[in-house]
Amino acid sequence: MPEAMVASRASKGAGTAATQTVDVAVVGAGFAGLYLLYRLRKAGFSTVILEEAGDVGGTWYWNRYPGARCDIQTIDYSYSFDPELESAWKWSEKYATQPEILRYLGFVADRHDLRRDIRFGTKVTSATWDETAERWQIATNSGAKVSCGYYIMATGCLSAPKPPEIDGVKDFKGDIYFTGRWPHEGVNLAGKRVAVIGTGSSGIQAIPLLAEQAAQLTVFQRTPNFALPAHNGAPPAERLAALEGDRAAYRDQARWSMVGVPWPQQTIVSWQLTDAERRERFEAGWAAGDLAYILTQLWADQGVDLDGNRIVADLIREKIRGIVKDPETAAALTPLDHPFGAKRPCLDTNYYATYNRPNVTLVNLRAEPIKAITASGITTGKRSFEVDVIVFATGFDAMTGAIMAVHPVTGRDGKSLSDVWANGPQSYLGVSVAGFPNFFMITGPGSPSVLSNMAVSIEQHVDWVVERLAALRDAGFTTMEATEAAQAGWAQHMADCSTLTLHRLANTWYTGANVPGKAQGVMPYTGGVGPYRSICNDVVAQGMLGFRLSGPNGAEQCNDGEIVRLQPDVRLVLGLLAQMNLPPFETMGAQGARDFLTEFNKGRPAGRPVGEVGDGVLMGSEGPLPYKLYRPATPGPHPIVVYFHGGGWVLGDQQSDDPFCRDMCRRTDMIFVSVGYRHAPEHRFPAAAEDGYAATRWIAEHAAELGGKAGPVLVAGWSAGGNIAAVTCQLARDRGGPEIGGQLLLCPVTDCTFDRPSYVDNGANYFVTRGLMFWFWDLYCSPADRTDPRVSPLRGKLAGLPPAFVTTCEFDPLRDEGIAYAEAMAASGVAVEQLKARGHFHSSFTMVDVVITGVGGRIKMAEALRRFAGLPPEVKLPPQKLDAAAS
Ligand code: NA7
Repeated sequence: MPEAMVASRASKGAGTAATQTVDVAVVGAGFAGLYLLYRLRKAGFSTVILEEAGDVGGTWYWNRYPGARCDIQTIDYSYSFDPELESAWKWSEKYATQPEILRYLGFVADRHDLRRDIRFGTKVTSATWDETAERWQIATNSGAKVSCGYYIMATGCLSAPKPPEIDGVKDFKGDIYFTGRWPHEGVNLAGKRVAVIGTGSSGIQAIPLLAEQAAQLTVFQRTPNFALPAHNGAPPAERLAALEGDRAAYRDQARWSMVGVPWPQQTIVSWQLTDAERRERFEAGWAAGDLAYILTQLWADQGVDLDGNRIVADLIREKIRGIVKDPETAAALTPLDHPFGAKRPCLDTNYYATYNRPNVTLVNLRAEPIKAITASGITTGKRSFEVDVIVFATGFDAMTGAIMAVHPVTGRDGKSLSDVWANGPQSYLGVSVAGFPNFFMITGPGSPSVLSNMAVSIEQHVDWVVERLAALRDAGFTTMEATEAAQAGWAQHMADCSTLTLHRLANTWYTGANVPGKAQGVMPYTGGVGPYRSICNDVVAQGMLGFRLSGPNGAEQCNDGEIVRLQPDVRLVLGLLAQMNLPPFETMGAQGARDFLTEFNKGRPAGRPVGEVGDGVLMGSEGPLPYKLYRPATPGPHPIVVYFHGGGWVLGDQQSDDPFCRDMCRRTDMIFVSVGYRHAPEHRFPAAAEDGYAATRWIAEHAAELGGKAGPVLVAGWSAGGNIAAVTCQLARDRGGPEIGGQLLLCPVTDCTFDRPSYVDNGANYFVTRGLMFWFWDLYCSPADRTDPRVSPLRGKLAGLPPAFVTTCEFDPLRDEGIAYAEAMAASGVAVEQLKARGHFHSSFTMVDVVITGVGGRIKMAEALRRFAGLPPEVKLPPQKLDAAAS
């Protein structure tokens, strides 16, 4: 963008050619920079802030357009580091305006006398790591240089406005304004014909007020956005009461929450609610006027699952149609191309109603793209609009733009940050970059930043960085740098996290899609504020894992490695289980453990609706056995999968893997019959194995009655159930049927030895323990029987078995015996596919709607089952049946 178009109104800094030597140089005097300066001073570091603007405020200094406000409630969008400040400052509104927030930041700067260490009107023009001196050398536009030990970017995530990318901007003879660089003296639009390009948060906040001032307002919209009413006013009494009742607890809840606002984790899923209940929840959310609330509190699946999301999105669409009178305009304003929340939703005041005004016109650029800006206005593919003023609300080169704008940043061995980031931002924790010692980013790409309440994330980063610098100094080290391995591990973890939410499904500034040519990928950390905080704490607890520290006389410390190797949600689940401090199953006795499991399972999300769920009785090897049948919603007959639940031959029953059976029934479009085989210790080996075989035979013989398709059945099982499925295939081969078309073995028990590495590596900390497996084996099988292929199928004959899909999990004691079985079958000529699930644990795939990252694996397993049945692998999932009364 031509610089003049976004001209800063800042005064030039007083230039001096002398080099200022400080411990720390910070770029930016917004929320982050001010708090950094405060903390660094307290920690005894000499510090200077370099700030391009004429005063403090950062984004709130520049974004002065009409209607500019925060859209996180202001009591939450505030510093928490200074309890007296919290009493000294009272916010006048639920969502404060830009001038009030700017006054607040000025108040903070004065209160702590921060301005004396800020060089205003100073733009950094280069920063270079001086290898010999182990310092950053910084050049500025004023000529004054800075030499610092540590260089910290507090540049904000949304501070580099994006060029308009439209031909002819220079030809326009009228006035041009950017929301992100609004003139300080304001703009008089009375009687003017005004065009606004852009309908993100800035456009949506500004448009209603511009419409009141202008003679005619024409809004050029490329992508319609979801906007919700702010219902602004005084800060809500109940939130204030909660804050003032116990400030420490309130702030702490925010710090450990998912988005940095103290709302609890929602656990109810959409399909557990009736239509009326969902609508009631939605209306409460709409009335609350709170983005964080509506994004997190309606039902748990709204942010992670398209079905759950669609319900909220449809309800908002209905609202838009209800407000906007002209149906064509309403249709154009209705977002259809992205899930709600995947693109930043907006809070508005009268936004949609503004389109009912006679002086406001919406131009849908999807139907008539802008061809050019001319001397007198804007021409689309269909029309020309004569205007006096163009307001660009076209957004920012987000997250990386502001850092790259402070250019060039040259690290170790002359490496430039722009080159390192050419294919997207690389970082460790979003706070540091390998090859750039003593360089830190506050809320950089790779941290929760823009997916959170920035105030909370800023304080967390500042605290962490300053504490690290102090610890470094105390330990006699002078440099700190992320390792390549840690950074690569973080990239992997970021990629894993990005599958958790729906952000990856929209083209947005979160993914770099708004800037032509920018590398694409979800830039903020989607794993949540609380989890992220705990990871940063873990890095420290594990001896600065992933950082290389060095100091004088060759002092060096490097504890290299990846901080998170588990899938993000597996890490959370294991953390929660650890917090529950449960007694080991093996200490409860068999019945006690069964009762416990039944209770425990009541707390999990209800399984998804399928066409029909029914109970029945089949003949096992020595008598009747219960079964549960899951039938797809599509017309039959369907292939049948005989399913064996997990539980170490001791625990569980035909309904204990209910969510998994429902999910797989939906994904495969097949009948699942979950068998209630007999358990130990009441019925020891080979009861379960023989029941499994007999049940399969019975089901195959009664396929037609069950609504199943004629032909081979399939078998599947998890854990001990995987063992039974594997054994059933061997028995069916040896005993003349039934014909089995394929076997899905999920984390199966296949052998009686405990000496494989996975038992050693994963035997203690991943829920299924070595001790538990010992107990299961003892209850089921006497030592003399353990090598019998009916319990150790790995020791049986493997040739001639049906094709197999074997899933094993990296952090499971049973991992290696599952792999061994898959490899041995393959060596015997069986068609075998393996899924070695990285970062997963024994229960990852059966904890449906809890371990979200398990979805991909279940898709693969479902595809395999369909292939075994001779069907095309993909199945179009029936839309979620939304009546809670559905089975
Ligand atoms: P956003 O949210 O990036 O919005 C920018 C808007 O401008 C958006 O509607 C864009 O459409 C539109 N845009 C951008 N470039 C063009 C061109 N070339 N032609 C037409 N329309 C264009 O920025 P905001 O300033 O509103 O908000 C940024 C954040 O600040 C906000 O999310 C809050 O976190 C605070 P697109 O959607 O890309 O099709």
